[in-house]
Amino acid sequence: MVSRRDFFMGAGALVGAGLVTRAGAASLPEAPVMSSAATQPPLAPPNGRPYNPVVTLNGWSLPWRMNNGVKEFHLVAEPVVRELAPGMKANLWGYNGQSPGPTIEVVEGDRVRIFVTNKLPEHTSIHWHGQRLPNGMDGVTGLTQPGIQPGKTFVYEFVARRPGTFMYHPHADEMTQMAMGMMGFWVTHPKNPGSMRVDRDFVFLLNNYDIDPGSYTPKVNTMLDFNLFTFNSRVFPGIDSMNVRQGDRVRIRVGNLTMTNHPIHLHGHEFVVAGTDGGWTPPASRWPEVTTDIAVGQMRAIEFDATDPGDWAFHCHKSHHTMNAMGHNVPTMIGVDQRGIVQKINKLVPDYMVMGERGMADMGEMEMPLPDNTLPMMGGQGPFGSVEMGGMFTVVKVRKDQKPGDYKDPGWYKHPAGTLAYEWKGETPQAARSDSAGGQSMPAEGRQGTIEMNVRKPSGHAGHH
Ligand SMILES: [Cu+2]
Repeated sequence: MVSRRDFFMGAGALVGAGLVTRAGAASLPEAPVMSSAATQPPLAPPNGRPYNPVVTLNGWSLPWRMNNGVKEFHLVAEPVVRELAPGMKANLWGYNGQSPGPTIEVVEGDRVRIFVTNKLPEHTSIHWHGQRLPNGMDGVTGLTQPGIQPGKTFVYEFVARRPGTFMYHPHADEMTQMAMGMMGFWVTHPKNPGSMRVDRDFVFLLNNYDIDPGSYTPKVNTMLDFNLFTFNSRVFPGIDSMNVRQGDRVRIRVGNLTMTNHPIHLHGHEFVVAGTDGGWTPPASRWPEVTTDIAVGQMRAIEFDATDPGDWAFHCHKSHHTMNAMGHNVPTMIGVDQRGIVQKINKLVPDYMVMGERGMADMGEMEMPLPDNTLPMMGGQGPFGSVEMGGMFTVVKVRKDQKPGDYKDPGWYKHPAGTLAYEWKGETPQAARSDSAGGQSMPAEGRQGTIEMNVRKPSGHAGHH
């Protein structure tokens, strides 16, 4: 008897074979669980039509069993503990041990049967976002099916008709269940494995949480003011890098199940949007970009040639989304000398924090006393010091000597001589300044000398999205 947890003990890669051994044709397929939040190697298909598997950032793909030509998967909706980054865990809801749930990979034309067991305290359902399927398999509680009650198992079955990038999530008490992390990725590979072929194919979801510093469970009523913006329920510096070989054609597929849009930005390379929610975009409709906005509920597949070696930042361009929880709701204190005061207040109010006197960068360096289970708002040690990032930030590492199929982290990039920004060590003359005070193009009307100003004090970080 193999327990769900034992199944993966000691296994470096996940293997679908063996799932069939114990389960007879009329029984439920095994429901493997993943206990780690680390990126797992691609799951090579042990049977069925061949395809080029994807790599889920800080995630994994779900093995299946073949049953008379039908691919059978088993998802278990359940409470999970997810490490958001080393130093912080969250009580989430997810599937098969993690949030997000495992990626499901099938091939165009496959008949797919998914068993969904509910171990949550309330009913649920799964909607297969973006798929063409019989209406009764669409997973909308109340509209196309009754909710799956706690302890019950439902079966969904359809043919994966359209190749492309999809997601799955509940359509039952959505506000709560999505705020708790219930979602997963789905890829339907093209029937011809040579079509749309790339060398590396990464996938992840954008999600967000509102977890008070010092606590473990998301506040599910939050509509907009989230404080943790995550790639696959991970925040920087807990998000793995995407490691590729120089010259690789790289695809990164992103689905957005947060409550706002995210302009996703890649450094050092231009990409094209090769796929959207509706499928592959015709080559003539693609144009080069370095940032693409991904709206709520959308999927985007970007592609680029990894021509330039280096450690290239890849992140959401909303600066508030590259910060962790402690950065929110702190008063702006630029220009205010507050030496010693925070330490004194911290004795009374453990999560009290103010912006640094010279800006927020102080916070990345400073060893602030933090409440338990709370990440600094920005940090991550790079080869040159603190990266001063959190949230939706990671790195694409392009290396000449990364072996094909090798996803290991190659370490920090070693810059060839003459290719690194450096400090000017010569004379620094006084900068020339205009002596006309103010310097506006037209003088203020009717005012000479002193100008009266009404200054409203900045009220901090809250309320911007
Ligand atoms: Cu964002």
